[in-house]
Amino acid sequence: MHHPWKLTLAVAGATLLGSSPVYATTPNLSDPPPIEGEVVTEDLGSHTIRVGLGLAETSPLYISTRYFGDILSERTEGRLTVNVFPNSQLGDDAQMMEMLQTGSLDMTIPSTSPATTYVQELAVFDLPFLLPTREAAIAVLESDVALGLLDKFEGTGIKAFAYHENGYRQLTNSVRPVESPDDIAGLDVSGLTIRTMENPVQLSIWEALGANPTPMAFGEVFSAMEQGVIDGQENPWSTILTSNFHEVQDYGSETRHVYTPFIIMMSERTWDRLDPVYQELVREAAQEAAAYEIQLATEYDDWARDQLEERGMQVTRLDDDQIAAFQDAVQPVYDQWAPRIGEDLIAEIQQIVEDTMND
Ligand code: TK8
Repeated sequence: MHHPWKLTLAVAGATLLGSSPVYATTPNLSDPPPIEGEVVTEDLGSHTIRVGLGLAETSPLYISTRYFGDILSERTEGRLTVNVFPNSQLGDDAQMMEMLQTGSLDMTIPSTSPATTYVQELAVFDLPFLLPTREAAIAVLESDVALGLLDKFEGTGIKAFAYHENGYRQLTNSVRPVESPDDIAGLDVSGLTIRTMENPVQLSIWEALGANPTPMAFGEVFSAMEQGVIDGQENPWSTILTSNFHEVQDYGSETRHVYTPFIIMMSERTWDRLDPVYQELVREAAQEAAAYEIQLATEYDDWARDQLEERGMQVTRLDDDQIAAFQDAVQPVYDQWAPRIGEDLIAEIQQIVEDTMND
């Protein structure tokens, strides 16, 4: 089997050669699991599936999406092929979901936060400090409760298959080190202007922390920071690194304030054009890609933070007391949103977390 993305990574690495130090573009990543399962030899039609992504070619998401394509193509003797368009080049998460509805794009893998426009309950993932460990977070992603939320896309023109990891979100900014909510609010200096995802719970979080929150599509964040329109943003270390945010952000804080996943989804129009045998393959491949992506994202996380430090970002680690100060400050977010998201749903998720922690 060939791994086309390895070529991409090699080329990306080569462009870094020059007078500046040569940094690795990815950690040592696990090879994708071997492609297994029956190969469909019957000609059930040929389709090219276009997948739009917000993130860059070095991201875990891109690498796993190439694997998704390899699975489909190997198991259909090349009749299903997948073209991946990274870097928000086809649009941002909200736009790409609309394109799925109209059928002008086949697939995308957005964050849950902008997807709450379609399934409001997905906002449970926007609640800060809900998923305290990665183990608990992944147990939640694989749970019937969370998978049940994907069924709620029914009737929207979108089919949702599985969660991928985005990861724990961390704060970066270009103004000052942040150790506490007071450093965000500024007290006698101005509060930080922080880009948030386009989602009302995210907005509440950053209001509660004393920032001037500015919702914005992901694809605009780099240039907004470069131009000084915003002071900072928050994303997992892997995204911060693979999007080169360290070029315009001197300070990072390991806040781990929220864990919002991605959802792999397809236009219902595309789905309806596929033979049921191919539909089943798409479902299986989405599952396998999700598992591989979660593994890659895990391998990336601390490595990406250390790389950011090596490249000059000042990263502030926070101890339990410091994290508790952030947690206290965002309590109003629960008071405001829990009733609307659903107390029962939140309790079910918290139960899964507890079970995982007691194991
Ligand atoms: C990429 C986005 C991104 C998300 C954000 O399309 O918007 O900050 O974390 O990864 O989904």
